[in-house]
Amino acid sequence: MSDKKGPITLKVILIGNSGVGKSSVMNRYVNHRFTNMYRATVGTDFLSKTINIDGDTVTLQIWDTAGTERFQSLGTPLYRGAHCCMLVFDVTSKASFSALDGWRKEFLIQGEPKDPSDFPFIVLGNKTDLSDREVSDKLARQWCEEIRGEYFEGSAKEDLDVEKPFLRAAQRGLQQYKKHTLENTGHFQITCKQPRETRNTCEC
Ligand SMILES: Nc1nc2c(ncn2[C@@H]2O[C@H](COP(=O)(O)OP(=O)(O)OP(=O)(O)O)[C@@H](O)[C@H]2O)c(=O)[nH]1
Ligand SMILES: [Mg+2]
Repeated sequence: MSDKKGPITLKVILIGNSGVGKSSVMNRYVNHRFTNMYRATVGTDFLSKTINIDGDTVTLQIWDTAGTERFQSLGTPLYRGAHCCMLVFDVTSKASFSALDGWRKEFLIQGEPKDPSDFPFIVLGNKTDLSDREVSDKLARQWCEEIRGEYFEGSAKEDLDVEKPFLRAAQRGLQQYKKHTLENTGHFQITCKQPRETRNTCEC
């Protein structure tokens, strides 16, 4: 499918409190770089990376937003059209974890995804290299179960498990793309003989 029209572009949004490491995980994943120097993101920025997911070539467009409150209003229109949302917190900051519920709700309000109950959220606990941890793996997983999100943790600094959450975001984003974009074009309605509920995964 992707070979005829060029790569599919998937929009992945990174949100979470200021300083949790959103820009750092994006830079680690895309540019393989890390800096200890903190420069707060102003507004939004995106980086692209083309990867292969289950036979489809996709371009991941990763949108890095500002966690600082006074820049948040600039970011919210950019939530629209996202295929996946990555909620980032710092495992050494309970406050940054508690704030994710608000970030998620704001995303659902501003982003207006077509099917909010089925929209994919990836939760990423960053800074696992630090010893003063305040959020346990268990607590984070519990909340992820509640919101039907998927949990990953790692360290942008030490380059630990940064790739996995992005690959999963791409996979889940691709599912969203196929579900909504192809349904809109009528592809599934015309060709798919399966019951409507099971069409999302249809390959016919
Ligand atoms: N120890 C440690 N420090 C990290 C890690 N990731 C990021 N940092 C540091 O945390 C600080 C904030 O990182 P950023 O990536 O700028 O955070 P942000 O979420 O983009 O912040 P805003 O742009 O203000 O929303 C920087 O000083 C980083 O060097 C990590 O995995 N481990
Ligand atoms: Mg930033």
